[in-house]
Amino acid sequence: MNRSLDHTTSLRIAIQKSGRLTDKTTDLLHGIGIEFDNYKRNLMVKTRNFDVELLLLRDDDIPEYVQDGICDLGFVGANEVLEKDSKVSVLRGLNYGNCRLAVASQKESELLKPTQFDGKKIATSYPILTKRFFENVGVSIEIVEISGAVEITPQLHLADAISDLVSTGGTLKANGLIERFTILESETKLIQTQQALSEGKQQLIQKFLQRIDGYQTAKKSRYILMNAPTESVETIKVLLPSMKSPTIMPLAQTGMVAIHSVIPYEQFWDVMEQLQDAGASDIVMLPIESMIA
Ligand code: PRT
Ligand code: ZN
Repeated sequence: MNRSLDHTTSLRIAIQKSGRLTDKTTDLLHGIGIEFDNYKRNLMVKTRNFDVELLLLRDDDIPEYVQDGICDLGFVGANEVLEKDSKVSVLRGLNYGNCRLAVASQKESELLKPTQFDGKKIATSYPILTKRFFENVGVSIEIVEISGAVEITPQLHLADAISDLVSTGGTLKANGLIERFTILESETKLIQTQQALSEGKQQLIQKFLQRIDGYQTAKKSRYILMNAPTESVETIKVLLPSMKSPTIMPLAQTGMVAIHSVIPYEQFWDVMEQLQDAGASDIVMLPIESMIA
């Protein structure tokens, strides 16, 4: 099927209606300036200031809605996209909803490595990914497909082990299970339909992506301000892990300057101590809302 979707100029975006990805996805949309409200009561939400409508779905349905072109874009876990074998394009990894699909067996179990699973029963809500993983290592397993509470199945002797999503590992621990190996690392992805899109929609998607990139860069960066003696400026410039030159402004107090720069957040604490040693004082770090290069 390769039909054009010119019937509407609005971008239609699928997001999870209610679940683990919902808040982070709506935060991101608000963060890139897309305004909407009351979304919990409706299945379709029009946004006020961007040519976008949101379709609120169960996460399991999102890959197919995007694949079929009912939605142009979607926010959904890589685990769902891959399990559904969806023909969609992945535009961005969004670094939230991070988890892994992992195999776990009971504490006392001798099933530790993939090669030991030949002929064993594995309970999972991810039959495709689990089966494919074992096929790739040449091991034949039996899948017990379960839609929820997978972690209880070994205790009930329904399965020898499970393959399930893990984030903190708390659920496995509470059920006497030990994580043995990972099948897939997952995060939320922004996906796009492979159906033909109008020129107008393609341009809107480019704009949307530019905003997302700005938002993501801003999240990883901090605005840093400090005062320093003029003679320390050269040393401080070398210490600042910024790709761009810092802004340097004279202060009313002679011999002193204010230095402003944007740095990666992960380096802030290391750099701050070195800046102090170099003579910087009154160091302030501020979050950034958005950033366009
Ligand atoms: O109703 P709908 O179908 O939309 O939602 P859902 O209940 O199927 O999905 P939901 O909201 O639970 O998860 C949506 C997405 O969040 C998943 O598809 C993953 O991409 C992502 N995600 C991230 C997780 C987890 N972390 C996670 N920990 N999804 C599920 N879990 C479950 C896991 O299945 C297990 O039961 O949480 C439990 C384990 O968590 P820990 O922290 O104890 O390890
Ligand atoms: Zn679901």
